[in-house]
Amino acid sequence: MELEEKITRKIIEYASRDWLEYTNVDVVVVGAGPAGLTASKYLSDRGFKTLVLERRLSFGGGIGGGGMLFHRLVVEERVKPILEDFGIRYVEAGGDLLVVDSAELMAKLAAGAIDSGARIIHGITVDDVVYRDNPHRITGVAIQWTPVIMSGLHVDPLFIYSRAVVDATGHDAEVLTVAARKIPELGFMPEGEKSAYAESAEELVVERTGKVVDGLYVAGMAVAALYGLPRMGPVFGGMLLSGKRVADVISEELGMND
Ligand code: 48H
Repeated sequence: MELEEKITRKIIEYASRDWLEYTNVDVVVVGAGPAGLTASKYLSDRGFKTLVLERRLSFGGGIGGGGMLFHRLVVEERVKPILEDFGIRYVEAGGDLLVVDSAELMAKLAAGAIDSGARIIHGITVDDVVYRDNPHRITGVAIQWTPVIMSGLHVDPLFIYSRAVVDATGHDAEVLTVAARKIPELGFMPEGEKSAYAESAEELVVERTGKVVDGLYVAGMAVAALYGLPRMGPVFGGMLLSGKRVADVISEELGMND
């Protein structure tokens, strides 16, 4: 067999094996931004089979843009334990604030999630949910290759079953938005985030993180979009704490506490 054919066969064989292993998981995390990656590490640490689906071919969501493209981000002092769990270096900058490097934050959040056992697959867009009624619950997601969506081709999706879906898609809360629009019986509708009020936003985004309906959870900026909370700009402590909190909530609900 020529090398070209061997390369092709190995890639298809091993990627297909992964997909077959991940058609039914404990948790699907939608979005590999700061909230999704943090959640994935802590879920995996507790033994949940965790699949992260990311639309882009990169990690980190909004981290890479730093603050208006300045490659540094700010987090609050209370987030230190999370930074330390991931081995992310920080500078004590005074005023209870730590400054981190955006490239390091992206890389190490992703490495931490992967090293804990989360499977991250890029280039996949979640464009719908799977649901059941009596009682209403979300039981998985519909997935599509991102380039198919970008091209506008009509291609039907495939499905992943899960005990929990986490919407960590950021400002647009895409999973919640499609679920609310298509299944009004679920009884919620994202309100859209409000203008900047950083201190309040940082508290509220963590406080409101958690379950939306059975099987569907929310973390990160999607929490602000769901509940009409203010934005906070490039302070990322709330995103990391929200990711950790959703992992705690899911562990309590689905019964794997450490
Ligand atoms: C697959 C998807 C889909 C989809 C989106 O935007 P993110 O970084 O989200 P968070 O909540 O982890 O962090 C928010 C933070 O980056 C931010 O924007 C802040 C703090 N803003 C404050 C302010 O005032 O502006 O990451 C979401 C990820 C991205 O990588 C998307 O590509 C991905 O989710 N994604 N992946 N299917 N339908 N939608």
